[in-house]
Amino acid sequence: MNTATPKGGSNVSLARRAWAIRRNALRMGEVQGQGYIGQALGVADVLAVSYFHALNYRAAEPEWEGRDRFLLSIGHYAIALYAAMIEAGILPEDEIGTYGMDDSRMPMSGMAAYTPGMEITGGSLGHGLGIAVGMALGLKRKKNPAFVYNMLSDGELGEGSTWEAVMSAVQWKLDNLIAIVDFNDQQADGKTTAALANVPEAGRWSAFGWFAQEVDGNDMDAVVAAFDAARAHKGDQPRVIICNTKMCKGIPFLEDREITHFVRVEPEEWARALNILDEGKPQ
Ligand SMILES: Cc1ncc(C[n+]2csc(CCOP(=O)(O)OP(=O)(O)O)c2C)c(N)n1
Ligand SMILES: [Mg+2]
Repeated sequence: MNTATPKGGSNVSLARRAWAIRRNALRMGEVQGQGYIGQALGVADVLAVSYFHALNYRAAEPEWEGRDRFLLSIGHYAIALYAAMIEAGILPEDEIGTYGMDDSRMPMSGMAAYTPGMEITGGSLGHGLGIAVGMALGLKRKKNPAFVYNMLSDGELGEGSTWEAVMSAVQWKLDNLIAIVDFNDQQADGKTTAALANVPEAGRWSAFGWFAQEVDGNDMDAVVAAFDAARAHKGDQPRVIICNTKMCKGIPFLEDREITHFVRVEPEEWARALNILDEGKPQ
């Protein structure tokens, strides 16, 4: 049961926001017949908390100076972020049908040049946290109180550049930087824990000097509490929230698939997936 209070006096629950994010993502996936749907379904709860509980932004003014910055280094997760930004009113819902098409403002991999609210062009993995470090440092020097969030993936933990950024964030005392790791234990060809990340993840970040928390990323209340603690933490450390999520969360016949990095769904299966989602529509 989600008891978390949504932001800004809205009476729309975070569970309902996450439902809408999953639904928007499925509709975009249907346009192409395939895509990074597993990631979007898995990370929808974390994005709901990000956009409807934690972040300060103005939907009609995506470049407002005082906004918290949300940097998506995992360009292939763009479908998830578009789904959240549509729900947030930053992107128009009627462009869902253009997803991944030529000239769309919602290309398959996130591009800052085309898309309102997309802070960086990700996709070449391992660069988001380094960019976030520079941005957080710049904001601090300008005395701008905004936070910089970087959503990165467990696959990016295998990139050396990520760990250079981890160390420099501590060196610069970036208490305005919050890393969010979507730890779904998958990367392109298999399990992350079978590659380079079979260590106690929060312990590794705190050993570097970060304020680290690890939560079930599909437990809304736990995610809310972690975001609140990350923002409120006293001390000059950067903060990280390791979110353990389940690929394809919410659609059991997709959850059961072995390969979920890039999901192909038959035409009739989209309707089945949407039906399953709609049957569980929260208040
Ligand atoms: C520098 C770099 N190397 C390789 C790739 C190819 N690539 C795209 S997604 C991906 C998987 C990365 O792991 P993760 O983001 O955890 O995958 P997921 O959870 O989405 O399955 C890879 C290797 C890339 N985009 N950039
Ligand atoms: Mg992964």
